[in-house]
Order: sequence, then C-alpha cells, then structure tokens
Amino acid sequence: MSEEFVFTVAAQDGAARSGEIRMPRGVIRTPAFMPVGTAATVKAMYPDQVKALGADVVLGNVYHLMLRPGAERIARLGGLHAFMNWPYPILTDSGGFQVMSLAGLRKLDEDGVTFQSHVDGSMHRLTPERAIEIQGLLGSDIQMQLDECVKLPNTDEAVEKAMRLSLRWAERCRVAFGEQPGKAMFGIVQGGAVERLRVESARALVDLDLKGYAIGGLAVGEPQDVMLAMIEAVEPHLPATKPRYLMGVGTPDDIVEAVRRGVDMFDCVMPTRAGRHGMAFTRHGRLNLKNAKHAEDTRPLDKGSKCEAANAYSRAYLHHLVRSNEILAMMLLTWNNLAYYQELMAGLRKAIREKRLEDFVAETKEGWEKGAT
Ligand code: PRF
Repeated sequence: MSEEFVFTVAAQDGAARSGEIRMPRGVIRTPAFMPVGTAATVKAMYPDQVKALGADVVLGNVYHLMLRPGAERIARLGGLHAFMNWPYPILTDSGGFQVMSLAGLRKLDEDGVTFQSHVDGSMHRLTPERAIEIQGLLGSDIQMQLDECVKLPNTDEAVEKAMRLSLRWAERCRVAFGEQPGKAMFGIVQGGAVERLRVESARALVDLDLKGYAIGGLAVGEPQDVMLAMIEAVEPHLPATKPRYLMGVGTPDDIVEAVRRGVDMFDCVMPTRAGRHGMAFTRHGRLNLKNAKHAEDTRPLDKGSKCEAANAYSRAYLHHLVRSNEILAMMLLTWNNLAYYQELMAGLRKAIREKRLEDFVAETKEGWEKGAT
C-alpha cells in the first residue's frame, strides 16, 4: 500500500504496458478492468466475490448516486466504501456522460448542466465544482473531470465545441480538486473522430499535469477501426508515466486491441448487463443461453474455467433459469462474465510481462473464433 497515488510501468511489449497503481486503499494491477457498480452495487454480485475474481477497483457513478440516495447522505453514512462494503479503490465517473444518455430534459451552458432525474422527474444541476464536491463526499479514490461527450457521427463543429467546453471544465475541476495525497483526478480527452481535435485535447490536458488521462467520447456509435485510430492518434501525446483509461469500453476484442495500443484501464457494463440478459462470455466466444439449442446440453459453459459458475452448472440448467427469469440466472452469468473478463486481463498482464503479447492475442482470438458451439 502507499500513502500517495503512484503509477509504475513494470513491463512493456510494443505499445502495451503492464504495471500497477499503488494507493492507500490498495493496488490496481494494470491493464485493469473495472466492474461497473453504478448504484453502489455491482449488480447481482457480492463485493467479496468481485474482489475474489481479481477486480482491484470498481466504478461508481455521480449521476445515479446524487439522485439516489444522495451524495450528502452517503457522506453522513461514512462514505461509499463503507456504504457498499468495498474497502478497495473506487473510481467515480463525473455524471456528464450519464446526464446525456439517461436524463430526461437537460440544458447545457458554460457553467454546467441542468437536468431532470430519470428516477422521479426532479430537477438537478451539475457544475465542474459540484461534480468534484460530490466525488469528495462519496470518498472516491479516482475522480473524473466533468466533460461533455457527443454521440458519433457528428459535425466537426459540435465535436469541437464539446471538446473545448470539456477543457475549460477540466481546468475548473483541477482547481476544485486541489491537492489530495493518495487520490487522483483524471482529465478526459474528447474530440470525436477528428484527429486534430483529439491531439489538441490531449496536449491541453497534459499541460494541467493531472494524475491520469482518460480517453472519452469513443464507443459512442463509431466503428471499431475509427475508435482504434483515435487511440493511436492520442497515445503518443499522453505521458508514458501516467495511466490511460478508455471509458466505457468494451467487448473483449475492443479491450485486447486497446491494450495493444497502450491503454491501462477499462470499464464497461457489458459483462454485467449481458449477464442479466442471458449472455455468457467464454474463452470460446459468446453463448446466448436463451437459445433453444441449449435446452438439453449437459455441458458446462467452460469446464476448463476456474470459475464455479462456468464449470459446475449445465448449459441446460442455465437455459432453464434464463427462460424462467430466475434471479440465479443473472447471478451465475454475471459471475461467469466478470470471471472471464478478469481472466482475460490477467492473461494480458502476464503476456506483456513475458513479452509474448502478440502470441497471446492470436491464441485468444483463435479461441473466440473456434466458437462455443
Ligand atoms: N465521458 C465520461 N464518461 C464516459 C464516457 C465519456 O466520454 C464514455 C464514452 N465511451 C463512457 N463513459 N465522463
């Protein structure tokens, strides 16, 4: 453990890196996948189960928690770590992205965003200062700047306007955050699919000397090759000594390709959300357990997996649970999926350390392509 926030790169293979972030609440091994715990819970999972799978950090959301149960209430109850019984690092997203995707009415101005709660229709306001204040009340270890993320495709004008507003908000968040030993505030690179805007955004954020840099505004409607081209455009402009976080990404293939291009951290609802909708990720690709073809299949999801959800229950049983809308279907598939994602990250970290990343990537993709049958 460390009193400060310290990132060290221990090994490199091509542009890919493996290392760790040390901070008071624990060590985050990178490249890291952060399970999403939107409403102070990684849905359908016990916290100690999440930890046992190898997750070193989970993600929380300002947007959801400010609406319910409220940031001040969580602070009075001892902070988010105690509230959800997760004593390890927590990264919180700042709310801007969720306002755009979830809120009802919303109005953006220079100072912030006013929006209507999707929970009860009440009106709320987020400014850069309030976003940081809320993350402080929650006790978040890694706090994100407030930003504006536009959907793609979009006009260059709209993308540029959002990128410049996000930069001004980054400066205000930096001031509001101040110096907090052991904690970090990350900036968020925006700029859509416009290379020149991406580079300008990255350079301006680097001038603010932040503890880490996120790449936002991707996986919002553009094809994978565009997303990867933007990562490649930004990467040379980000300091090698700071962690890089690709927000809201992605499929196992997106993660592998981004790690090859130098990304250190990821979060995505995909393993948890897909698990609640009957989908299983395995080394042999994806399975839709709703499908009738599994109805009498006695094989487990993956008998070679260390995860009990993958090896102790038949596909026929999982199919039955999914079709019957049983709670256990969600629990087992979420467990399996998070285990698969964490196993993938552990494999990537090991392969980078052993300088055999390209072989690992080829073997991994071969496994997916062979199919789960
Ligand atoms: N900004 C923030 N959170 C995000 C994104 C973003 O651009 C994305 C985009 N993939 C996911 N989550 N603040």
